[in-house]
Formats: sequence, structure tokens, C-alpha cells
Amino acid sequence: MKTLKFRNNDEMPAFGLGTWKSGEGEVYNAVKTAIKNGYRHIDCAAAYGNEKEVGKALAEVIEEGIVSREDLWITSKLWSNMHAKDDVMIALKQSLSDLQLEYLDLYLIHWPIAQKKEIPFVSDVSHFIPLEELPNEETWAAMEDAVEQGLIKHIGVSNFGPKALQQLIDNSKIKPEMNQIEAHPYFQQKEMMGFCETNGIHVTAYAPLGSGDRAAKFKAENEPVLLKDPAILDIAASKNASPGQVLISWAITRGTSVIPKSVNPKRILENFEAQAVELSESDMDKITALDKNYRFLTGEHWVYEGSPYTLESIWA
Ligand code: NDP
Ligand code: 1BO
Repeated sequence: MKTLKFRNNDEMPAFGLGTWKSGEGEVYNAVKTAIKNGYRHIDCAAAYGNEKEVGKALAEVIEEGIVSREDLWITSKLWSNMHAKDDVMIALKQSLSDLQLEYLDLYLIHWPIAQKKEIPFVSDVSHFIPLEELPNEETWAAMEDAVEQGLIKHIGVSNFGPKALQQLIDNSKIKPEMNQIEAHPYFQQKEMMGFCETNGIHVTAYAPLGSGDRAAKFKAENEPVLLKDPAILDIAASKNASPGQVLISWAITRGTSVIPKSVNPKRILENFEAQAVELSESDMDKITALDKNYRFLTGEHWVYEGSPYTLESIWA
């Protein structure tokens, strides 16, 4: 299994299981099936509303002796309503308790956006807190404290653009080690990949299969369908692989971590086996040519008239 090496030589399995949208009654089986079949990296988040069920599965696979805690890499994410210094520890301890863990391998600021604590999901412009009032640096300092307390091994961010990342790099004791961002052949993020490489930051690719099961509010009309792209289908046929496997292998081959979500046992296995699908230089070149600068998750759901956050400021 390919790994990404962190600054202290800890190694994160490049391939993991995504859990966004994995519903109640589904995610427990998905995590157990995944770990029983070789997965060692699970991507979680408080905002996914399913960490308790993930935690039950994790506790059981450890109790059953299938894996030990040290064999696993568990990532979670801090939601936007818990960015205030004192709230970071409350949120982290809740995730640890729900996941039935004593530490996280990686904790990420989910979005560079702060919102009021009482409102878990914004629905009005008054629910935001401007970054001038609650800067990412304050949130980060609290995450650094949690690392010192042994509750987190590594810290990073998600959905950060180069400007927000640079600000954290310039104002932190522990430099960010991960940016989890949308990345797939239609949105290859070459600039961000370069920025992260220069600064020793790893990249985890989310929505690697096109995130087809997003709710309608997160979707545009007539979206392109990555899993049906003719070039991907051709390469898949030539390897006797599935289109999903080609997309996963592409992400790993270019040096990112990748966390496809599935709750379907057959696809959970199929995705794991993608790690054995080898792409030639010419396959990689054909896929590189597919870039359309097309985001599936545009960030539009954060945009409200008069808000301190705009699409430009979020992705800057
Ligand atoms: P993905 O690109 O992983 O796509 C998931 C969809 O693909 C589901 O409908 C799934 O269905 C289907 N699928 C899974 N495997 C295959 C396959 N081999 N062939 C065809 N279809 C397949 O989307 P996500 O948005 O879920 O992204 C992956 C993970 O990244 C998330 O679950 C989450 O952990 C993380 N993420 C993080 C974000 C962030 O802001 N940091 C944002 C978005 C995602 P089924 O389950 O039925 O198999
Ligand atoms: C708004 C989508 C977040 C998934 O991680």
C-alpha cells in the first residue's frame, strides 16, 4: 500500500475510505467491510453526522483483533461553527468520543469559514463570523495545543486556497501538513499541487469519482460525468479495470492521497483493488489532457448576499 510520509516519518496510507453522505445504517457496515478487506485509512468529519456509527465499527474491528489502533489512520475535521479557541477542544473531544478513539492521526479545519456556534449549518448571512473577527490562526493555535496534549498526531486544512494557507504557514508553530481539496481529472488543481509541494504539504483528493451522490443543492445542471468520460472508459477497457479504478489509480500515481466514498460492498472492494491498477505514462498524459478546471463542489452553498465570504475569498 502506497503511503505519504509526514515530517516525523509517520506514514499515511494514500488510499482511504470517504464517509460523507454514508448514511445511518450504512456507514457501520461500510467501515467494517473496508477494514476487513485491507483499508487502513478512514476519512471522517463531525459535519457528516455519522462519527458515532464509524466509531462503533472502529471499536469492533479493534476488539475483534482484525487491526490494532496503530494500524489505522483516522482523519476527522473541525466544523465551521467551532472555530473559536475554546470550542476547538470541545469539538475535538466530541469527535474522539464519537469515534471511540484516544487520538486522531489527522485533524483538519474543514473550511476557511467561521460561523456562529449555535448554528451548525448556515442558512442566513447573519450566521457567519468574518475572518477578521475569528481568524484561522486562532483556530490553528488551539489545534497546535491539542497536538501538544497528544490528542492529535498531525494537523492540516481542507478547502484552503494558497492565500489562506500562506497566512497559516507564516503564523504557526506547527506548519500545516495536509490540504484536503477537490481533485480529479476535470479539476486537477495544478497550481495548488505546486504550492503544496513547495511548502511540504500533502494533498488529499476528495470527490475523486465526481461525487455523484451529492444532494441537489450541491449540484449544477448538466454536470459532466467523470465516470463516463470516453478517455477514462477507453483506459479502463484496456486494463480490464473499471472507470472508478482508473480514477483512483490516477490520483495515487500523481502523488495524492485519495478517499473514494462507497457504502456498497462490491465497490468498496473494487476501489481497494484500484491500487493494483498500473497506468502508463501515456495513460497519465491522456488523463492530464482532460482538465476542464471544473469543480463539482463549487462552494456556492456558502454564498449569501452581503456575506463576508465570497467564492473569490474562499478559494483565494
Ligand atoms: P466520490 O467521488 O468518492 O463519489 C462517491 C459516489 O461514487 C457515490 O455515489 C458512490 O456510490 C459512488 N461510487 C463509489 N465507488 C464507485 C465505483 N467504483 N464506481 C462507480 N461509482 C462508485 O465523492 P465524495 O464527495 O463522497 O468524496 C469522497 C470523500 O471525500 C467523501 O466521502 C469525504 O470523506 C471527502 N470529502 C471531503 C470534502 C471536504 O470538504 N473536505 C468534500 C467532499 C468530500 P456507493 O456509495 O453506492 O458506492
Ligand atoms: C459541503 C461539503 C462538505 C463535505 O466535506
